[in-house]
Amino acid sequence: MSLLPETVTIDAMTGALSPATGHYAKHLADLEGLFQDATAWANAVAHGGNPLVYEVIEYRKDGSDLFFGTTTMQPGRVGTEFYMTRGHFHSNPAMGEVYYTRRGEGLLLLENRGGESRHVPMRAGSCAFIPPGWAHRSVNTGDEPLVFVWVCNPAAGHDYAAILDKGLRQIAVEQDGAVAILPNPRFTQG
Ligand code: PAN
Ligand code: ZN
Repeated sequence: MSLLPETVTIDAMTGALSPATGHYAKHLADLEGLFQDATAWANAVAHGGNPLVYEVIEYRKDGSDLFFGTTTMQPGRVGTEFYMTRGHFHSNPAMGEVYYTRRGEGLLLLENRGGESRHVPMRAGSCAFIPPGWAHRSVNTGDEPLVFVWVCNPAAGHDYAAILDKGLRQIAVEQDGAVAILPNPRFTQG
Protein backbone atom coordinates (compact mmCIF):
# COMPACT_ATOMS: atom_id res chain seq x y z
CA MET A 1 0.00 0.00 0.00
CA SER A 2 1.33 3.43 -0.77
CA LEU A 3 0.67 6.41 1.41
CA LEU A 4 0.32 9.93 0.15
CA PRO A 5 1.39 13.16 1.84
CA GLU A 6 -1.32 15.12 3.56
CA THR A 7 -1.67 18.32 5.56
CA VAL A 8 -3.29 18.05 8.98
CA THR A 9 -4.55 21.22 10.61
CA ILE A 10 -4.13 21.57 14.37
CA ASP A 11 -5.73 24.32 16.42
CA ALA A 12 -3.31 25.23 19.21
CA MET A 13 -6.08 26.76 21.32
CA THR A 14 -8.52 23.84 21.28
CA GLY A 15 -6.47 20.83 20.14
CA ALA A 16 -8.90 20.30 17.27
CA LEU A 17 -7.22 18.23 14.55
CA SER A 18 -8.50 17.69 11.02
CA PRO A 19 -8.68 15.30 9.28
CA ALA A 20 -8.73 12.95 12.28
CA THR A 21 -8.89 9.15 12.35
CA GLY A 22 -9.83 8.64 16.00
CA HIS A 23 -10.95 10.38 19.14
CA TYR A 24 -11.68 9.61 22.78
CA ALA A 25 -12.50 11.50 25.96
CA LYS A 26 -11.80 10.70 29.60
CA HIS A 27 -14.14 12.01 32.25
CA LEU A 28 -13.38 11.83 35.96
CA ALA A 29 -15.44 8.62 36.37
CA ASP A 30 -13.09 6.91 33.89
CA LEU A 31 -10.11 7.67 36.12
CA GLU A 32 -10.92 5.72 39.27
CA GLY A 33 -7.92 5.06 41.50
CA LEU A 34 -5.71 7.66 39.84
CA PHE A 35 -5.98 10.34 42.49
CA GLN A 36 -4.84 10.16 46.09
CA ASP A 37 -8.07 11.56 47.52
CA ALA A 38 -10.68 8.87 46.74
CA THR A 39 -13.42 10.77 48.61
CA ALA A 40 -12.86 13.98 46.66
CA TRP A 41 -12.85 11.91 43.45
CA ALA A 42 -16.16 10.17 44.32
CA ASN A 43 -17.80 13.48 45.27
CA ALA A 44 -16.73 15.13 42.01
CA VAL A 45 -18.08 12.16 40.04
CA ALA A 46 -21.39 11.89 41.92
CA HIS A 47 -22.13 15.52 42.75
CA GLY A 48 -19.75 17.57 40.61
CA GLY A 49 -21.08 16.57 37.21
CA ASN A 50 -18.36 14.03 36.36
CA PRO A 51 -16.27 16.65 34.51
CA LEU A 52 -14.26 16.11 31.36
CA VAL A 53 -10.56 15.72 32.20
CA TYR A 54 -8.93 15.19 28.80
CA GLU A 55 -9.52 14.39 25.15
CA VAL A 56 -7.26 12.74 22.60
CA ILE A 57 -7.59 13.16 18.82
CA GLU A 58 -5.35 11.12 16.56
CA TYR A 59 -4.16 10.90 12.98
CA ARG A 60 -3.09 7.36 12.13
CA LYS A 61 -2.41 5.77 8.75
CA ASP A 62 -1.98 2.01 8.42
CA GLY A 63 1.46 1.20 7.12
CA SER A 64 3.20 4.27 8.52
CA ASP A 65 5.94 4.21 11.16
CA LEU A 66 4.64 7.47 12.65
CA PHE A 67 1.39 8.64 14.09
CA PHE A 68 0.46 11.76 15.92
CA GLY A 69 -2.33 13.61 17.60
CA THR A 70 -3.35 16.08 20.23
CA THR A 71 -4.19 15.79 23.89
CA THR A 72 -6.24 18.58 25.44
CA MET A 73 -6.41 18.61 29.22
CA GLN A 74 -8.87 20.67 31.21
CA PRO A 75 -7.69 22.58 34.27
CA GLY A 76 -8.82 21.23 37.63
CA ARG A 77 -7.93 19.28 40.73
CA VAL A 78 -9.12 16.35 42.78
CA GLY A 79 -8.43 17.47 46.33
CA THR A 80 -5.05 19.16 46.00
CA GLU A 81 -3.90 16.99 43.12
CA PHE A 82 -3.96 18.44 39.61
CA TYR A 83 -5.79 16.76 36.74
CA MET A 84 -3.54 14.27 34.98
CA THR A 85 -3.55 11.59 32.32
CA ARG A 86 -3.52 7.87 33.20
CA GLY A 87 0.15 7.63 32.27
CA HIS A 88 1.83 4.61 30.69
CA PHE A 89 4.97 2.87 29.59
CA HIS A 90 5.16 1.97 25.93
CA SER A 91 4.83 -1.78 25.52
CA ASN A 92 7.80 -1.65 23.19
CA PRO A 93 10.75 -0.56 25.37
CA ALA A 94 12.67 0.68 22.31
CA MET A 95 10.12 3.33 21.36
CA GLY A 96 9.97 6.84 22.78
CA GLU A 97 7.79 9.83 22.01
CA VAL A 98 7.74 13.61 21.55
CA TYR A 99 5.31 15.96 23.34
CA TYR A 100 5.16 19.46 21.86
CA THR A 101 3.12 21.82 24.04
CA ARG A 102 1.05 24.47 22.25
CA ARG A 103 -0.96 26.04 25.06
CA GLY A 104 -1.15 26.14 28.85
CA GLU A 105 1.08 25.20 31.75
CA GLY A 106 1.84 21.74 32.95
CA LEU A 107 4.31 19.12 33.98
CA LEU A 108 5.38 15.92 32.38
CA LEU A 109 6.19 13.31 35.02
CA LEU A 110 8.52 10.52 33.89
CA GLU A 111 9.80 7.34 35.48
CA ASN A 112 11.86 4.46 34.19
CA ARG A 113 11.53 0.75 35.02
CA GLY A 114 14.28 1.13 37.61
CA GLY A 115 12.13 3.61 39.57
CA GLU A 116 14.17 6.68 38.62
CA SER A 117 11.99 9.82 38.36
CA ARG A 118 12.22 13.00 36.31
CA HIS A 119 9.91 15.85 35.41
CA VAL A 120 10.01 18.45 32.69
CA PRO A 121 7.90 21.58 32.22
CA MET A 122 5.13 21.78 29.64
CA ARG A 123 4.41 25.25 28.29
CA ALA A 124 3.67 26.74 24.87
CA GLY A 125 6.71 26.07 22.71
CA SER A 126 8.38 23.42 24.86
CA CYS A 127 9.05 20.11 23.19
CA ALA A 128 9.64 17.20 25.56
CA PHE A 129 11.77 14.27 24.54
CA ILE A 130 10.48 11.06 26.13
CA PRO A 131 13.24 8.47 25.79
CA PRO A 132 12.40 4.82 25.19
CA GLY A 133 11.72 3.02 28.46
CA TRP A 134 10.28 5.97 30.39
CA ALA A 135 6.68 6.03 31.61
CA HIS A 136 5.03 9.41 31.06
CA ARG A 137 2.07 11.21 32.58
CA SER A 138 1.06 14.79 31.83
CA VAL A 139 -0.42 17.11 34.43
CA ASN A 140 -2.29 20.37 33.87
CA THR A 141 -1.03 22.72 36.59
CA GLY A 142 -2.50 25.89 35.06
CA ASP A 143 -5.92 27.49 34.93
CA GLU A 144 -6.55 27.07 31.20
CA PRO A 145 -6.52 24.02 28.92
CA LEU A 146 -3.17 22.33 28.36
CA VAL A 147 -2.83 21.42 24.67
CA PHE A 148 0.02 19.33 23.30
CA VAL A 149 0.88 17.47 20.12
CA TRP A 150 2.43 14.01 20.47
CA VAL A 151 4.26 11.92 17.89
CA CYS A 152 5.35 8.31 18.15
CA ASN A 153 5.47 4.95 16.41
CA PRO A 154 2.05 3.24 16.27
CA ALA A 155 3.79 -0.01 17.27
CA ALA A 156 4.86 1.57 20.59
CA GLY A 157 1.74 0.30 22.38
CA HIS A 158 0.46 1.34 25.80
CA ASP A 159 1.22 -0.48 29.04
CA TYR A 160 -1.12 1.06 31.61
CA ALA A 161 -1.07 -1.85 34.05
CA ALA A 162 2.40 -1.16 35.41
CA ILE A 163 1.37 2.14 37.01
CA LEU A 164 -2.34 1.53 37.58
CA ASP A 165 -1.83 0.10 41.05
CA LYS A 166 0.23 2.76 42.83
CA GLY A 167 0.81 5.42 40.19
CA LEU A 168 4.17 7.06 39.65
CA ARG A 169 6.62 7.84 42.43
CA GLN A 170 5.92 11.57 42.16
CA ILE A 171 2.62 13.43 42.44
CA ALA A 172 1.84 17.03 41.47
CA VAL A 173 -0.24 19.01 43.95
CA GLU A 174 -1.19 22.56 44.79
CA GLN A 175 0.43 23.63 48.03
CA ASP A 176 0.15 27.16 49.44
CA GLY A 177 -0.88 28.48 46.03
CA ALA A 178 2.12 26.95 44.25
CA VAL A 179 2.79 23.76 42.31
CA ALA A 180 4.63 21.15 44.35
CA ILE A 181 6.00 17.79 43.28
CA LEU A 182 5.86 15.42 46.23
CA PRO A 183 6.73 11.78 46.83
CA ASN A 184 3.72 9.54 46.23
CA PRO A 185 2.55 8.35 49.68
CA ARG A 186 1.48 5.01 48.15
CA PHE A 187 5.18 4.27 47.72
CA THR A 188 6.54 5.74 50.94
CA GLN A 189 3.92 3.90 53.01
CA GLY A 190 4.95 0.64 51.38
C1 PAN B 1 -0.35 10.14 24.38
C2 PAN B 1 -1.29 9.74 25.53
C3 PAN B 1 -2.40 10.75 25.81
C4 PAN B 1 -3.33 10.29 26.93
O1 PAN B 1 -1.03 10.09 23.16
O2 PAN B 1 -1.83 8.47 25.22
O3 PAN B 1 -1.84 11.97 26.19
O4 PAN B 1 -2.61 9.80 28.03
P1 PAN B 1 -2.84 8.32 28.58
O5 PAN B 1 -2.75 7.42 27.38
O6 PAN B 1 -1.73 8.10 29.55
O7 PAN B 1 -4.19 8.30 29.19
C5 PAN B 1 0.81 9.14 24.40
O8 PAN B 1 1.67 9.22 25.23
N1 PAN B 1 0.78 8.13 23.51
O9 PAN B 1 1.73 7.21 23.49
ZN1 ZN C 1 3.03 7.50 25.17
